[in-house]
Amino acid sequence: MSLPVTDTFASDAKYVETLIIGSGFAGLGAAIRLAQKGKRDFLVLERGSDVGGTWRDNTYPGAACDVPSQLYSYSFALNPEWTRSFSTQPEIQQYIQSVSKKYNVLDKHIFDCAVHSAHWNGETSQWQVRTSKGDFLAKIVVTAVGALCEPSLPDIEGIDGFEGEIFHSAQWNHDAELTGKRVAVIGTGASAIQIIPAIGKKVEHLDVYQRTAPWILPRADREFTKAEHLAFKYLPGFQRLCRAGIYWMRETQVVGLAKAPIFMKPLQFAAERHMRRQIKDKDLRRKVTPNFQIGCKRMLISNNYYPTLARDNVDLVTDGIARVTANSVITKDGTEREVDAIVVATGFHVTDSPTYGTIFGKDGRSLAEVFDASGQQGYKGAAIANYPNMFFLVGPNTGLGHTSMVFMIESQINYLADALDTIERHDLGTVEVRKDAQDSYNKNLQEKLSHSVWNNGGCASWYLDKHGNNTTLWPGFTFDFRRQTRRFDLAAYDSVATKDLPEPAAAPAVALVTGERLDKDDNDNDNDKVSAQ
Ligand code: N01
Repeated sequence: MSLPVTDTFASDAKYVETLIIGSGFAGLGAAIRLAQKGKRDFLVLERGSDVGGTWRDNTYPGAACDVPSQLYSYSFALNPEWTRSFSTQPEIQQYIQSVSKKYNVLDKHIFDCAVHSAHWNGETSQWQVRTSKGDFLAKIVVTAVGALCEPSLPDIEGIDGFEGEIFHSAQWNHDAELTGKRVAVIGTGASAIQIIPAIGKKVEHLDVYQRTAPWILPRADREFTKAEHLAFKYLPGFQRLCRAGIYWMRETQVVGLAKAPIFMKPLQFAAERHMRRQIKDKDLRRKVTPNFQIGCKRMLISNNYYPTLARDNVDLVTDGIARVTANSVITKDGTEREVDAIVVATGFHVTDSPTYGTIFGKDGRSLAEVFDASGQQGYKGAAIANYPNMFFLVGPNTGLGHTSMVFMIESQINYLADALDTIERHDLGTVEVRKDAQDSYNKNLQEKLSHSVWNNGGCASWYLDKHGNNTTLWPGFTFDFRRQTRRFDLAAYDSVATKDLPEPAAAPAVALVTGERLDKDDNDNDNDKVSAQ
């Protein structure tokens, strides 16, 4: 079944061969690879006004990466300038911006361009993409919107009527002054445990609302020395060696996380010792002791979270929130705590992202409907049956609990690049992953995950979807994923040669944007100039 195409859409849509949605690490990396391969006919649509994705958006105090800097960067753009072993958000954002300039891809971006919907048109074998900056037609769409882009707000009675400052961690209101104020933080996940120490000293009082205590390990964070900086810059191979060391050390965690959770014990001991050392008060220690096996939820790292909880002006509240009033939070035991501001650090819509409701495949169903019926399943995290000519970066089961997502993203970009080459080499009009290939891939994946700590560690987490399947994480070594995605495996796909595509009933009027405006910029190195259309 193909979808009806509105006249307006057909008449003023602009055609581009490859449309990338999102310009975080994934979308930007894909754009750079396409440019390096000499492809010119592509555009990146980005709803924000800059590159960076989650690193552009998460500007909360204390925001930093919990993967070492040397590994948290593109392999083709190592950064000898990292100032410390775990980079802060401003430094990472600056890195991403500098890479986008260095690799000359900003002229392929359309910023402040929110994608409203993408429909597959079976008649024209094209994607119809409706955006805040007009309509586009594309042969291929690459969605690189990321898993952590849609803030999840808690469904708490009365929260909409709160009259003080209230904002999500990913939408920090820098105009809201928290100094000397009574503040509540809801949540104790990766974002919250960075925010709490960053604001704990300056607020008058802080209530931390914890639903589930997380496991926290020490953070081996320090500034790099001058000698290290010189070595990163001038000693050939030194930075790569450091990166490789970090990579392999982190891969050892896969054994405990994905294969035999018993091997997580040493890490759990380390986390328990960290807790004992930093929290002397037995009652507080009892409250922060997790009731599940380490690794089941994301392992957090912090040296200043526990000491902040132990401060006199900070209370850890574990009674559960009953409701919020205009100026207070009331817990289930009836206690009312007045606050001036609430920071909502309750994570993101991962397995139920609203973006899924905007992508409509060959049978007219949205991704949300497909996922709702059968869970979030894909093939190598890169393709989904019923969605021809659509590739996903950071798609189903590509997340990690132990190392750098940038490594996975680069693996997916390898696969994408080879797919585009294959399509070009064989002059294919459409490629669509076969449902049977996808099903057997997922069967294998779920079998592997059934041994993991994520499935058996006794916790509820956003790694699992509503069907109880782990549809977010990769269940093995990341080098295995790299191997599996090295080449595009056309045999797993149904494909139709361009010459065999059905003739569209009425060819839509199409304006070729990339041929005109973007080629004009070919010799223009002023990358700060962002061409729109
Ligand atoms: O979100 P989360 P996050 N009432 O989902 C609680 C990445 N990240 O923004 O555990 C009360 O982890 C929820 O409680 P529970 C990283 O991948 C990376 O912190 O569900 N509480 C939990 O405590 C991470 O995994 C870095 O019981 C409610 C918290 O809110 C991902 O982002 C840094 C609630 C949500 O934790 C998300 O992290 C920061 C409710 N109704 C983040 N609903 C790096 O360093 C939820 N909670 C790379």
